[in-house]
Amino acid sequence: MTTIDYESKIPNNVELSSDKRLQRALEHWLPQYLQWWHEMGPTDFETKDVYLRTAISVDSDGWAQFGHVKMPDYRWGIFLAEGNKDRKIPFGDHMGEDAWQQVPGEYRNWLRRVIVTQADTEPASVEQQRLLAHTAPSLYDMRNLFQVNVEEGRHLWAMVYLLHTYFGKDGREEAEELLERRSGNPDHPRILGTFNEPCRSWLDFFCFTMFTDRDGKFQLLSLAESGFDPLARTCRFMLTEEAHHMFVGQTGVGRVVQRACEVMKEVGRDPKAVREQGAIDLPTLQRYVNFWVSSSNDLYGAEVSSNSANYFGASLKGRAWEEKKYDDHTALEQSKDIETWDGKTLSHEEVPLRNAMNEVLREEYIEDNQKGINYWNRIIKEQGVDFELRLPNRRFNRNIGMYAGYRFDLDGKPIDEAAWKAGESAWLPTEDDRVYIDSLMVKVTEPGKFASWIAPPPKGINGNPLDFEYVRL
Ligand code: BYC
Ligand code: FE
Ligand code: FE
Repeated sequence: MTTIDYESKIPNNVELSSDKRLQRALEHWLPQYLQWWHEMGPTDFETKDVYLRTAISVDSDGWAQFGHVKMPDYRWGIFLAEGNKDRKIPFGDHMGEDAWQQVPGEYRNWLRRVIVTQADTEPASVEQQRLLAHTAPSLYDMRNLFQVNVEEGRHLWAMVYLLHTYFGKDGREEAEELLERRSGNPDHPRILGTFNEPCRSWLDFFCFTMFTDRDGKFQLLSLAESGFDPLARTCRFMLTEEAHHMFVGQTGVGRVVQRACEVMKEVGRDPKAVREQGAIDLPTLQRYVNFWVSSSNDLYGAEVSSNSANYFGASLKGRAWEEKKYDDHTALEQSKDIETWDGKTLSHEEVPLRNAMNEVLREEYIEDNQKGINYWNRIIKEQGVDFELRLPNRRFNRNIGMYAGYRFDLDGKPIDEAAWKAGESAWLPTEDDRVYIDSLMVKVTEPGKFASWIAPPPKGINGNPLDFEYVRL
């Protein structure tokens, strides 16, 4: 059991105080981070007390404490899940060897690249969400936004700790660049596409935490069994926090659905009539879902990828639930039947399994997304409304991989440009949708009150009532 040092500048359970050079390097990065938070974190709420959960240990029960803090005073710490010194590498070419406590020289570049890519998403999401508090539908929701934001900040800390500790000078340089790239900046963008997309409204935010944070879940799962033990332990603890982000998305959209149904029972299913009542009609919600799902599908990379084969072979990045779910962990003799598209026709091809690891992970992700859709459809059904939400086919609206540059409808049927043009406004949010959604986004700050377009949640946070002052404005 590692002890937690909660007193030093950077709370940690990695015995930071025993490595003065590292401690100094991180303490040098800290003010740069705070400066970035000041410039790119949530605007205008730095002086407010927010009811936040802060990680203070890695015990499975009681790892967090709740209390009102100002966000810049949040204790961003470095916490790794408990290690096991006898741990063996569970997959890939190094299966059965002792897990690495240092970076294997031959894999240094691959590993750095994976860590930097993971790291880059964390501050990106904070940047994408920085204006949303101004239009929060309640104090409860505003607090959840801030909770997600500070934890994404902590995830950045988790990755920067690895870069500083294990990658020397170039690790420190990467850590600085993580504070320099900017979401959506054409000259200096974030690395992955979705993290440059604007998160303009709370409907975007809820879809983002539902579908894009869920990519985080699966990427972290696949790194949580990495042969590089510090990475595995970091990711395992990050997953604990990640669950809340997806809760925010799943229940956030669920409450939008609930409200839409209540209104539909009164005025019928005509979207115009639903909008007249200040709710979000379900076809519009579906278009937002289609956008964020298709963009997030891109986050798994190409269907057939030599990078993914390299990472798996090198025992750096496995599959989700690698040890528990699979019998064979070499993936050497096996192949995967994947669907292929040559620009004209869809067919099937056997691909060496290691080259199909991106697709394996994407499939797990799609299955998990479907469970979320089912949960929303149960709400609709319980309300007695005749409507079903759905996932778009994985081929729909892709920018990465073999389907990129071609047109497919929601069912994944190849279509020509004219059919796309004819269907697009029914499939993806239109400017008219966005203007309407924007018009709903007004800040509600009275404790216990909620905006017209969203139902209240069934209960508050950490046993507190709904009218608790989650943010003291
Ligand atoms: N956008 O072989 P390919 C989270 C690039 S989310 C732009 O297809 P590979 C969070 C790729 O980099 C979890 N570029 O892909 C969520 C490569 O570039 P180069 C984040 C893309 O490498 C919410 C080229 O295309 N973690 O934590 O097998 C809030 C061809 O590469 C994209 C990770 O992603 C894209 N979508 O797989 C906060 C884990 N996709 O070499 C946080 C680490 C691919 O031509 N990352 N490219 O320059 C990885 O494991 C892999 O880099 C990827 C891509 C799975 C992302
Ligand atoms: Fe994260
Ligand atoms: Fe997250």
